[in-house]
Amino acid sequence: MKNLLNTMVLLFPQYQAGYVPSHIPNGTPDLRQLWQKHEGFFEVPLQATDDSKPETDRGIRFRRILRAQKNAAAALLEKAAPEFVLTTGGDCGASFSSIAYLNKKYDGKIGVIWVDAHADIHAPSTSPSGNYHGMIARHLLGHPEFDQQPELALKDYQLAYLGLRDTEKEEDDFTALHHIPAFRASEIMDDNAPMDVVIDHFKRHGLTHLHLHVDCDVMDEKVFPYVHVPEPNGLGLSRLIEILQYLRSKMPLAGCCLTEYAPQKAGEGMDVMKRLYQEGLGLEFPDA
Ligand SMILES: [Mn+2]
Repeated sequence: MKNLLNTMVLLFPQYQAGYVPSHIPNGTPDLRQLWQKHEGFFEVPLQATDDSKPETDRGIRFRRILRAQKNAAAALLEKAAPEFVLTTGGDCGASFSSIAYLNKKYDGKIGVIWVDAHADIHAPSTSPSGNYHGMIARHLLGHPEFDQQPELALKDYQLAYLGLRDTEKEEDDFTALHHIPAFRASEIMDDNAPMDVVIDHFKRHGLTHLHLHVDCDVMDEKVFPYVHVPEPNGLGLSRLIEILQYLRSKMPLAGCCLTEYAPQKAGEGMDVMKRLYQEGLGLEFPDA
């Protein structure tokens, strides 16, 4: 990363927005070790939780705790005021504060690409699980069922999907109604045309920078089983790297996240994670 002073690496090992008990904490020490020497490294502290009794409030499990963690992340972002943010180490819900921050910083000119097997666009009232990691895209768009709203909500035209495999009807209906470009994994296996469609769509709406949200489960379950919601028929590692490189070549990045790394044993899958950070997202490790 070229401009260290303006670059933030936000380790946010939140797991309470997904399944508990979670394997995400098994990956946290390795990710911390990998990034902690970066000049702009920050870690969001987690709230203490009783994972055997996840409290659900108005359709969101751990609503109160997640709110506190989001506020802690937002405070770190506001204080450091970075121009580029890598958010990593947690569930998909961990990137809310970073994307909301960057959207304000870039004046509503970022295009957010959700590279994920799932659409994460449920409202609390339609979510079958109550897991916030399946709602974060809807929250970023602004929705009254969430407590806090982003200071500047994403517009429909700022969101696009690549790699979807497992979505629910309410999610498909929402993305269709709001004209959000959504491509299944099968459509991007060996064709770059969908990426061009997304980039052209963003450019037509005056967007200047990308935020790449990468959920590890966009990869096939055989390639990368170290996630909580593995899905078949996903991308291979080299194709995912190619896609991320292609997107970066078309528009500069304001930020990115790599989420849902949940190994059963520490160290599993770290070789793949490193390739995704370096080759896929173009990031340099400290001390490299
Ligand atoms: Mn996912």
